[in-house]
Amino acid sequence: MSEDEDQVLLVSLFLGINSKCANTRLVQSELRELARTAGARVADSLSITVRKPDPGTLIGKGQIQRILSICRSKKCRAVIFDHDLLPRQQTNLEKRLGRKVIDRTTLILDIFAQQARTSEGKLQVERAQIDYLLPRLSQLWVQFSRLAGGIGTRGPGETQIESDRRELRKRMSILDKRLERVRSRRSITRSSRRKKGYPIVSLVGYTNAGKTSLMRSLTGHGPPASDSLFATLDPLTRQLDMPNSQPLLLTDTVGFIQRLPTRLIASFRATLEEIADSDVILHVVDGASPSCSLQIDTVIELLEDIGVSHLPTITVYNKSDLPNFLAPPKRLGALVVSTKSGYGLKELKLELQSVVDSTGVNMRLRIPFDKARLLALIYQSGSVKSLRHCTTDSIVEASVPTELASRLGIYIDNS
Ligand SMILES: Nc1nc2c(ncn2[C@@H]2O[C@H](COP(=O)(O)OP(=O)(O)OP(=O)(O)O)[C@@H](O)[C@H]2O)c(=O)[nH]1
Ligand SMILES: [Mg+2]
Repeated sequence: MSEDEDQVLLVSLFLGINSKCANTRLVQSELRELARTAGARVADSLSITVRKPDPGTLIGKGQIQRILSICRSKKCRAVIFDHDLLPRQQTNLEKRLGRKVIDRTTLILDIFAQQARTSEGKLQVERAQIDYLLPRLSQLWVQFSRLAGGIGTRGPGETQIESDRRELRKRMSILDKRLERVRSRRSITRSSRRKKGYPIVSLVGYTNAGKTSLMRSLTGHGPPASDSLFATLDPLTRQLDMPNSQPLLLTDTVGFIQRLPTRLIASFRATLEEIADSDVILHVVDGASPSCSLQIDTVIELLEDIGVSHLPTITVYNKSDLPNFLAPPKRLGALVVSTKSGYGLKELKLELQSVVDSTGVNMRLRIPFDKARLLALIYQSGSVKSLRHCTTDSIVEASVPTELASRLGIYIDNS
């Protein structure tokens, strides 16, 4: 965000039925945190209940007036809405308020753009930004013509908008191609990791829960933790030796947030695929957050959305050193840790070992017919999910014990 826009007013919107169950304070504090991470200075915040959304502006005339008067008295240069706005709603609100209006997706995209470090991260963010921009193009042109001194109230001709649209679509298809290349490189890295036969454990959780801190505490590697949302965008994998010296691979991933823009989910598909490829999920929860249970629900929902809710999961309540930490209910069987003090980390490693041992490593193997005794071994000690015979070999999908997995690595099927 530029300097001119840094003094902002935050507006949390509660629509219809949602307004009854949403926790105003929690929603506001998360929005404040998002704005802070984006580099904005929050002058004030306000929550609004919308019973009957106005198609043109989403909120009513009286509410617009209220926002305007706060903006004037607090000298706000921009208004951030904790909701997605249609292009025309955004334009109309900007016109009425005489200020820049930022919606939830724009805000999160802005943070992602700031935090993207690797070329893959940058490609993913740019793709999501163009995807967001495309339907807004004609509205943007109308605004631009107005700002440029009323050159014409109709905005540029449809030809101009169409040609811009074409340019953006062209850029999008270049980005898609590049992302595809990154994706295939990533899948080669993944299968070469798989070849080692080590179990893969993915760290998932709400943003700021302490995933990166846990990765660092357990493995001694990884970037330093950061007190900002979405500090991690790109997955990072490190080796961790379990108490019985059996190595596993631990992958740190992008954090989740409630109402994650679907555009981002689509663009970050490759990153999320890393989670789908794991044997065990380690769900890190910020046990000291007042919105702890809401955050857990959000993560569980997203795990369901990306189709990994069947994977064995260990839930870890982090930040037990903080005074407002609330221990999880016993029935959840969750572990308690603190990456700050080191509390519970030994127990966590033991639990990881036991879950990984009982789960085994998921593998898709191509076993030559002359190695049929390996197939027998897999049947004996693993759990076979599918088996298909080809002309010279058998393709088997199975979960196999860790010690056998490392022997079978060379038979991984990449097709
Ligand atoms: N007090 C306390 N703070 C912690 C603990 N673990 C992590 N933190 C803090 O929580 C913040 C977030 O930590 P990260 O490890 O970056 O969290 P993350 O889940 O990787 O966050 P994203 O990558 O942004 O999704 C940082 O300020 C950490 O110092 C803990 O056990 N105790
Ligand atoms: Mg992180």
